[in-house]
Amino acid sequence: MGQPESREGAQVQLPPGQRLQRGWPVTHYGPVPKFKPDRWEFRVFGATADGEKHCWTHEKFTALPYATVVADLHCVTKFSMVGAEWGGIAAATILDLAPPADDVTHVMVWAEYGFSSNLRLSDFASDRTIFATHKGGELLTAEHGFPVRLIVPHLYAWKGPKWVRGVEYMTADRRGFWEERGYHNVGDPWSEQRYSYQEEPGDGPEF
Ligand SMILES: Nc1nc2c(c(=O)[nH]1)N[C@H]1C(S)=C(S)[C@@H](COP(=O)(O)O)O[C@H]1N2
Ligand SMILES: [Mo]
Repeated sequence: MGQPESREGAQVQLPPGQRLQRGWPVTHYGPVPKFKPDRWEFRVFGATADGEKHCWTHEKFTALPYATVVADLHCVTKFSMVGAEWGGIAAATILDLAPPADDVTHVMVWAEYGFSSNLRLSDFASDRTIFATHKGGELLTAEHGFPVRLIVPHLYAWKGPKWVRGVEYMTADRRGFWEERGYHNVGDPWSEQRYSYQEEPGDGPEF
């Protein structure tokens, strides 16, 4: 009793207020974009170290070194999916190939239809943050973010946009899509940073 168990029977530690979800629901705002390989590019822009924009075609992006991370997904609506193996390109790889300028403090991760989420550079630079192309060794499905979604294991799942198209390096913080709509600017599930009214001074920019 007490902690829920994963399918393998191992004890699973969930953040406070979360419950285990069997299966994998689809949760997002708006329609599922259609992938157009010839028009798709992954852009790193804003305050880059060299002042240039860095772009990858789908072919070039998916040819970058492949990494895997086992991580849970915590939706702020209180369900968690545990033990997924995500495969793709580590955020650290992108930071190496397209370094930010010295004064970058935050990033905005941009997705199709203008969806966005802001992260502290330190959260983005975590060695477990990954631009996932695969889950459990299989390509992501369209509903779950194909061709690329971000996974930030230590934050609520809205901090990981599906259908990612790029990263903007920022020298000051700015709120993303859900962060402008009442969700916490940082989003740590272990301290239940769900809503913006819970923010302490320093957690986020003024509205
Ligand atoms: N582009 C985009 N990505 C998004 C969202 C969204 O609304 N748009 N919602 C987030 C939320 S709230 C959650 S819980 C996860 C859900 O991922 P899933 O549908 O693969 O379970 O996607 C996140 N990524
Ligand atoms: Mo969510």
